[in-house]
Amino acid sequence: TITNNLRIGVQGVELYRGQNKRGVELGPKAIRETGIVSALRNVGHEVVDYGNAPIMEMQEEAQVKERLVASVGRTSQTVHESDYNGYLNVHYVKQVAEANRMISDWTSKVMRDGRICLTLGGDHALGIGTINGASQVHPDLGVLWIDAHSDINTPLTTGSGKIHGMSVAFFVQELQPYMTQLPEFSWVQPRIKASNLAFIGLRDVDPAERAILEMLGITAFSMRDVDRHGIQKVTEMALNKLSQDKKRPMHVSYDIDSLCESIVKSTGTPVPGGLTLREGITLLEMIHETGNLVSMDMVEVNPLLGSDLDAANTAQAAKHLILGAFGHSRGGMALNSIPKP
Ligand code: 4U7
Ligand code: MN
Ligand code: MN
Ligand code: MN
Repeated sequence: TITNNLRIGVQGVELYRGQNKRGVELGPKAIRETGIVSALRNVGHEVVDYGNAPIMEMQEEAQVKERLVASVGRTSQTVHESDYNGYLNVHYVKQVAEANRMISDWTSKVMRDGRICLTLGGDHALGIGTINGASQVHPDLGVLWIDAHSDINTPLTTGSGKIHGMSVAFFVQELQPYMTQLPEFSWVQPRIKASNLAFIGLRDVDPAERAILEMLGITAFSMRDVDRHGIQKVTEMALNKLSQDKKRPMHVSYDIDSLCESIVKSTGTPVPGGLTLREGITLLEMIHETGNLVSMDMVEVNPLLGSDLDAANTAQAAKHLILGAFGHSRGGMALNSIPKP
């Protein structure tokens, strides 16, 4: 149901080892400083801020080059400690895995507390944890991944070694036979069916990622599709695909780099030609209108990149997107929705 008195739980996740630029761990602080919590309360919601998840203190240790698949070319396989030696170059596996285990627990606790979980990142590797936690509570969860990138590289296909470009591969059920099984992530339950996942905003997809999307028939709307149909039609198509009966609980994982690089400069992997802020807001307002949003990530805000003004603008964009997802009305609040004092 669509109401303006939702129970919301906010958690910050200062994860940055899913990529290689410092500063994204300051994203939760930057987004909170926009006043998002009180703004959500002004919409009428009951909001608890749980603070930042106690993810392991991530040391400045030299980059751990950890991985080798003993036999590259086999499909499903487990990598053993003794096999690690640099063939398979996945960065900070232990740190990212351990943090995600914590994030997963926190997310499911917030949701079992009867709240929509709003996670402020942090890099996009945190989606492994939030989606694992959310799908524990709602096994039929649908996932909408709003991003310039498809983040569906596997430990074998990744060129960069950054786990924030692989998050999706960890939770898609049908991809697991092709997925290198890293023991650190063996606790992850890949519960999301390929048919219950959709992308919007794509414009920087690696060849292997494209092959995976095609192989599994995953719904993916690129910026070309947004240009062709408009954001409203694209969002309708994505939502119809995810849930014919319009009842499926939904997780939205929102990478701020889905927005155009010209408006969002304080993010680690900006790409030109993205969504406008208005398109992003429209998309999220439509999600709100389904009444099915159960958890949401807002990730990849990095206030150390760009100027101070860029950082402020990027955090403001995140705030307005979040407000759209939680029913703030650009046309003003209806009289009957104004919270009683
Ligand atoms: B983000 C990339 F190679 N595909 O795997 C990779 F282009 O969470 C980018 O969407 C990943 O910001 C971007 O590293 C991850 C690259
Ligand atoms: Mn991205
Ligand atoms: Mn991403
Ligand atoms: Mn990025």
